[in-house]
This record gives sequence, structure tokens and C-alpha cells, in this order.
Amino acid sequence: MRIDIISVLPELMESPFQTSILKRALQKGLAEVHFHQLRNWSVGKHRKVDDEPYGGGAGMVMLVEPLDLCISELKAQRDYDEVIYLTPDGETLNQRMANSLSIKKNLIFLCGHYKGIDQRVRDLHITKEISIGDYVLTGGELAACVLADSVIRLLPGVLNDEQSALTDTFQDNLLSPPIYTRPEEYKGLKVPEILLSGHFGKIEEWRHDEALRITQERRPDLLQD
Ligand code: 6GU
Repeated sequence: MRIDIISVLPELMESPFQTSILKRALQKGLAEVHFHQLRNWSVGKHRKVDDEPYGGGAGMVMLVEPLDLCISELKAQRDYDEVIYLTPDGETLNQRMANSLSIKKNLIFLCGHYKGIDQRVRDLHITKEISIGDYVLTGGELAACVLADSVIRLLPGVLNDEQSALTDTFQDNLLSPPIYTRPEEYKGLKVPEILLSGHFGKIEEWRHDEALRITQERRPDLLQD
């Protein structure tokens, strides 16, 4: 998988991809992430990438031309499965969306800034708009990192057996059951007997029951669809 990320602040996204699991995934060649500084496609000596909105109002709007030039240049080099605009107006990210993106080959992520992008960028290029939740960030960069992380960790070979995505919270629309490691007792709090029993069938049954109970309690909406 290849992800091209377009932003006015690519430096904001460096460390997540230079650390731990994502770093290893990139080193192993399981994913490629390329950053593109939008200002490199700005025209004129002021490297302008935004301007005031027609019709007035607060905030700046990202210019259509640098975005069109940048995206068109990328599209001339390869076919993209999706051109995704990260915006609080988008569809809220969930595990199903991460799963479906994880089987794509080439993706563009466009990080929004200021009040947003000129509508004509959407009309010309954007195939999907994604938000990471109902709150507002200073820009799409952190959201792009979240989306990339959720997708890259699903690629074959990225996680080892211990980290397996197959037992994730959400992978079967259930939250995780309680988990314990040593010691068996801490400040009077004991590990449930069943987990020490060695009866793997019963343990799996207990975990499933607990997952159901916790999901019912905290997120009954997940059991609906
Ligand atoms: Cl994708 N961008 C911004 N600026 N804020 C957000 C978001 C995206 N998702 C949730 N909040």
C-alpha cells in the first residue's frame, strides 16, 4: 500500500511513522507513506495556499489551484483508489472503513486547514471525506495520522501474533473483555479463577460473555448493526 499525504504542515506527521509498529511496517516495505508540502505547488512568489471566502465570512479557504496541481501530478504517476479529504464534515471513521481501506493499493490523504477547501477541489478530485470524530482539530494532520495508523496496522505482516488484529476490540463489533497479567493478587484484587484454570474452552466462553456484557453496558449501539 502507498499513501500520499498532502499538507501545509507535513512536519506535524513525522514522528508517528518513525516510531514502533508503523516505523517497522515502512522499513519492511509493507507500506509507503509520502508527504507533499502543498506550498511547493503554490503559484507566485508569496507561496500562497489560501485566500478569503467569496461572499465574506470568517476564516480562509484553501485555494483550488495548488491542490489541483498537486493532486493532478500525483494522479499522472499512478492510479489512486481513493482521494480522501480529512474534514470534520466527513463520514465518521470506524473499523469497517479502516478494514475496507486496508485492501486498497494507492491512497491520497488531503489534510484540510483554515475554514476548508474550495468546493471545486471536491468536485474535481475528492472521492471520500472522513472525520475522526465529533470534535474539531486545528487541521487534518493528526486525523490523517490516526487514519493511516488504523489502516496500516491491518496490512498482512505488520502485526505479529501477539498483536493480532483478529482479536481487536471492534473487529467483531465487541469491546474487549477484562485482561490480567502477573501477579495473581494485588492489593486484595484477584485474577478471576477461570483464567488460572487452564480450561481454554471455558476461558474463551468467559471472555466472550464478558465482552458482550461490557459492550451492552458501554456501547449498546455496537450490538444494533
Ligand atoms: Cl479530519 N479534521 C479536523 N480539522 N478536525 C477533525 C477531524 C478532521 N476529525 C475530527 N475532527
